Amino acid sequence: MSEAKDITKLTLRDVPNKDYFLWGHGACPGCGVAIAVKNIMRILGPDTIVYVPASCLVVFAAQYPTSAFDVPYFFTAFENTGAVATGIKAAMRRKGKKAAVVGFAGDGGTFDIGLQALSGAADRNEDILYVCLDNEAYMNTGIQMSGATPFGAWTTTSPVGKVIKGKRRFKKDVDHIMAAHEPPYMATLSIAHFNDFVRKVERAKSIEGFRFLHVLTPCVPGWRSESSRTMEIAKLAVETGMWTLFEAVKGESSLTYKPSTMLPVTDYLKLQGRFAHMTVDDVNALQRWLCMKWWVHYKDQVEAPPCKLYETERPVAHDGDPLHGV
Ligand SMILES: Cc1ncc(C[n+]2csc(CCOP(=O)(O)OP(=O)(O)O)c2C)c(N)n1
Ligand code: SF4
Repeated sequence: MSEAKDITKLTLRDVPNKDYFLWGHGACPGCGVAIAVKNIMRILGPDTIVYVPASCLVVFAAQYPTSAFDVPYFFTAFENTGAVATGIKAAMRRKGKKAAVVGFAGDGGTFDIGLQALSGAADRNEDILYVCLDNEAYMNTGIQMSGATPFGAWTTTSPVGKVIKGKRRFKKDVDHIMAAHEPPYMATLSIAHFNDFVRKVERAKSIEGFRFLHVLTPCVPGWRSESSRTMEIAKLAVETGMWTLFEAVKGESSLTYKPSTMLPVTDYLKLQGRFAHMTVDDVNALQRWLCMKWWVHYKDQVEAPPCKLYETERPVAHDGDPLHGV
């Protein structure tokens, strides 16, 4: 990517086509994590050192002695991405080397068990890039609920029965927790809004100090979706307000994509078997929550509310997934 280019004008065409995350890994077809990592590594390039904690990415990308990363790569424990990336960067500084350090952690490793190390690294303004690959559950160990799991979703620890019908709490707002640290740069990304994706990774690469990127990464078995619909689902997350694209520089946030009118949340839910059991009341509660939350955070940046309080009268009609009825 040319240095002279204005980052705000970069597009898909500006992404180098040399891979540093190679073919031959074992991700499921349609895995959002693999799509995100492949493209982030293309932009970060060869002078990069990668840290990955316990997560799906470790399992499908690096079975010792092989690795799909064509750059130096480390793995130790689950809870320490912020701390290990800090240590690698300190070692590079001591050796007088300029390599960039990136940590790729799952949502369990970020929202829950890794939050303390992440907060410490952000607070110290360590010169590292932290990427959260958010597939909204602990997928590697069998689809357990995390702080990132959305309201209503089935997981093996938020089961669907006569009394409990999926997760009863709403998704933890880790972005605003991170924004409160006022890092030099942070952003949310979608693999289906690719020009926005490229610009944010390139901006994160160009800035010194702590940077946090949060990518929504659909998971085929965990979301009970079809592998061919990963991009459609990622796109609908943004169009329904289930995922908001913004960036924040030192805590000051701005939307990078403003849907003119958001689609009903059911358009997103119906492509995923994890929501197939949701009752009318639960769908309406989720719709109300996301409109309220969106308005609280972004009302100053839009002229009219893009989120509508759609009231559904039917349960989620699931759209052709053979895994319907979890
Ligand atoms: C301290 C500790 N507790 C539990 C585990 C088991 N474990 C390994 S990976 C993993 C789930 C990772 O989930 P997430 O961070 O969301 O990444 P994903 O697998 O979804 O990509 C768990 C529970 C562990 N390795 N270490
Ligand atoms: S289980 Fe989900 S996150 Fe893991 S490789 Fe498969 S699609 Fe990707």
